[in-house]
Amino acid sequence: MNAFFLRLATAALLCGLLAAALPQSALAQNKTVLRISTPAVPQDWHARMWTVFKENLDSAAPGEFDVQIYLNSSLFKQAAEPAAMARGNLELSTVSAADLSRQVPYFSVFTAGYVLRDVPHQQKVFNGPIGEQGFKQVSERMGIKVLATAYLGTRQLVLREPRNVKTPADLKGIKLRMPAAKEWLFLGESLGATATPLSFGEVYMGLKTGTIDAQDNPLPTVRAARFYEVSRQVVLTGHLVDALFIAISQKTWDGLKPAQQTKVQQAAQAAARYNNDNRLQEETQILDFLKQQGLSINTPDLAVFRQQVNNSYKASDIGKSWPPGLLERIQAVH
Ligand code: KDO
Repeated sequence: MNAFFLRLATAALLCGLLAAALPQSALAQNKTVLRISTPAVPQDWHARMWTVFKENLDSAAPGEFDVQIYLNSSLFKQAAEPAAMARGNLELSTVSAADLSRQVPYFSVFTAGYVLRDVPHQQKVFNGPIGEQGFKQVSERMGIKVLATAYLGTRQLVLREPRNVKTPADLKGIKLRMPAAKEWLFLGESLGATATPLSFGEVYMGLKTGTIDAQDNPLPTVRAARFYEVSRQVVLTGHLVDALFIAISQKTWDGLKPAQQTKVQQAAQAAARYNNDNRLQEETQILDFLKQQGLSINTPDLAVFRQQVNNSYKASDIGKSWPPGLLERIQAVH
């Protein structure tokens, strides 16, 4: 080997050694970082679905993405995520219909009680033309793109002290914690309670200390966040078949190659499927678990609840802001 080739070989060897010695973070710099922020607690399905997203993407596009998952609102506060994604400060999150309805009033109807009948209805609505039309407005107006619809669960009331609840009148004076947005608070009031805003992370202490009398959430979340430890009764109002939309910053999305966009979308859909299947399965068994924990289960008169909630929305500014005919189009989906 002449001197030139010897120098070349030595340089190549040194490069190899250097690369091997580089810290993981320096190598990761070539990857597209996707940070996910969510208020979800680790045991909840919509927290665990992000691991499915990460695994799916890592196997579809090895070495291209660095997916980082931040649970318990450890990166952004609850409901601050859409603005952070719009600015390009956050790559992915889940958003609620209430989060979307501020800028896209079309979504306000999905914050109302007893509009979506059940999970198949919810999935048909959001995966069909009604969802498509809404998500288009979201990308145009909010700087975020919806990738998939996850089922958060059917929201029920959970009380820290037992009470016989048959109709909304029986909730009079109950301080019902709701997420801090006018759409959520209206929903709480329409159920007959006194709605009190509080972020998700403060609910456990609120129930424990008695600053609130009740909260509403899907029952798998009541288990995952251990709210059952500080509650004594479930009231099966089933008032909201709740959705979470898996969303990505439009800036991040536009920076991806078409093949990467497809893989990210597929990973989000796989994550939503994982969440939906597991949550539905858990909802079929959860009452047994809650009974074992000492909670009583109360079945109210749903026809009366539905009637009062529907009437409240009809008479409200919220109900009047819905695009004409949208509610009827949703109801016509079977
Ligand atoms: C809640 O604060 O009650 C809520 O269920 C609202 C949802 O939109 C969503 O933010 C959820 O919390 C969190 O993901 C925690 O489970």
